[in-house]
Amino acid sequence: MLSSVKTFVFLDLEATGLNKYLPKITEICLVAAHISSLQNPVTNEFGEMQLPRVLDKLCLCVDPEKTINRYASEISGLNNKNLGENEKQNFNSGLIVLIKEFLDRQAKPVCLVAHNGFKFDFPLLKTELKEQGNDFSSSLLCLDTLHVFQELDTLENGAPKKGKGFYTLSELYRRSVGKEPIDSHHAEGDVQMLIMIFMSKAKQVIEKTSYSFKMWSEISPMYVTRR
Ligand code: DCM
Ligand code: MG
Repeated sequence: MLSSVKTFVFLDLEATGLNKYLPKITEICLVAAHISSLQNPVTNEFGEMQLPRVLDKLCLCVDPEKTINRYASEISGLNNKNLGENEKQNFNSGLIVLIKEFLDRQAKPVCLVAHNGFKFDFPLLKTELKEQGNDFSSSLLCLDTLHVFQELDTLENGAPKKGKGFYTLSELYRRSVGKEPIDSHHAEGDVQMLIMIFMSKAKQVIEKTSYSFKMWSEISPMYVTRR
């Protein structure tokens, strides 16, 4: 199934807090890359893998209409004050149109990719869509790179690696790119790291991982407050 995907859309959300606080989105970043670019990474004069030149990007800050937890503000740099001062809009139907049109421009089939996406980004996005009485096409696929890298280690070594933090986005980035993370917890920075990590194992991810993707229709909302 994954082998037929033509566009991978890398997704990261910043939010007011973790799942148990019924979070709202404060920032969304979607970056679309065609499979041809992901499978044939360009390198610079030092032989270092580069982000694809041809990318479509949609990054927006969002007024969550909810108090942003202190820790979430600290790591993301987004707080109720700066989002308010900058007169950011809430997660409204206009934003949903933008996202849907963005996805619709991409060569299909399209697969969303997020790190820890099954637990956090996809259910939270589903909640925000459902709050507006909306949803994405059921033909959309989604892939969680946390599961992907655990699945690849299981295939290679019989089990995923243990140890706290082994599969965090930053750690995977350090290991696969050999550099310190840049702009962690900024939605675009996290997406850029995610693309680099994905490209470093693109062939294995597409050919070998079979359990790490779902249909968008299989994703349940993180929580439901109305409708
Ligand atoms: N988050 C949090 N506490 C953490 C980790 C994350 O409240 N320990 C929230 C705030 C972030 C959002 O989750 O904006 C997304 O996390 P990340 O930046 O890792 O994508
Ligand atoms: Mg992030």
